Amino acid sequence: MLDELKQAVLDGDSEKAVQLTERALSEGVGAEKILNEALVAAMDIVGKEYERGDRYVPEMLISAEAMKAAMEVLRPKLVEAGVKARGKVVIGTVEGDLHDIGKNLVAMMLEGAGFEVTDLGTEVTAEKFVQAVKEHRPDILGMSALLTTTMTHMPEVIEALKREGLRDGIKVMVGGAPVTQEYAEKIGADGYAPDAASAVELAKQLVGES
Ligand code: B1M
Repeated sequence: MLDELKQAVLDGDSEKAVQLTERALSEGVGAEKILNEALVAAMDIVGKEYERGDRYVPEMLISAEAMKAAMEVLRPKLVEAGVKARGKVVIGTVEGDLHDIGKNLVAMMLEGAGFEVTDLGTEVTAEKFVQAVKEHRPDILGMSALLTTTMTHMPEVIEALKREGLRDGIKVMVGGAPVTQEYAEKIGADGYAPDAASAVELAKQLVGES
């Protein structure tokens, strides 16, 4: 059944993914087993296929949607079972920028990889990022920007974290079409990822997992 569920996520079949998750739970399969052996395993394959160029963004999105739908069924059981997330991530698109397709994909893939993700949405000001870091105490703060005119808000957020004494306790990762590794280094971020699959690998590295 877990193989079938994995396949449903790979196929992007949300309805089937939800049904199979419910059935697995009702037949006594543990939530953590379902998460790791079906959902995370599927998203791992999705990420690798994308990196190899065997999968395109829309196909990655529908798999991520199926994973998300199954996660809605699983989440309460995981909380009940006290399953620890791989790490906490707060993510958002920076001030003045309302592009969110890539950011949503990154958030979904991170969730698929077992991270607990708080998505602040779009047009997130430095003040809101700081507030969310205080509230959620994440391991990683992720910022996305799609415009050359808005990526300049990224260093402002890093400066605001420093001012509030929060910078040392957190890793900052950045991404989005105009952002580069060079820019990430220039503004003092801890990491840059060019796409959602690499964002997952980067996040694992930042929490010391690979
Ligand atoms: Co906009 N737009 N747009 N737009 N738009 C671009 C970005 C642009 C390149 C188009 C162009 O001119 N060729 C251009 C930017 C030019 C520049 O600054 N260099 C542009 C412009 C100019 C604008 C407006 C200013 C247009 C106008 O009104 N005159 C305006 C700005 C609005 C605003 O934000 N204030 C605007 C508006 C819009 C729409 C609302 C119509 C819509 C957004 C809808 C939405 O997101 N809900 C839109 C869209 C769709 C695009 C394009 C066509 C597609 C973006 C996209 O979703 N890509 C885009 C052109 C293009 O990229 N071909 C364009 C798919 C997505 C999966 O990829 O977002 O790159 P991407 O995310 C990737 C990686 O970047 C990475 O992983 C993702 C998944 O693999 N990544 C991260 C992203 N965030 C990450 C964070 C990480 C790590 C990795 O860590 C935290």
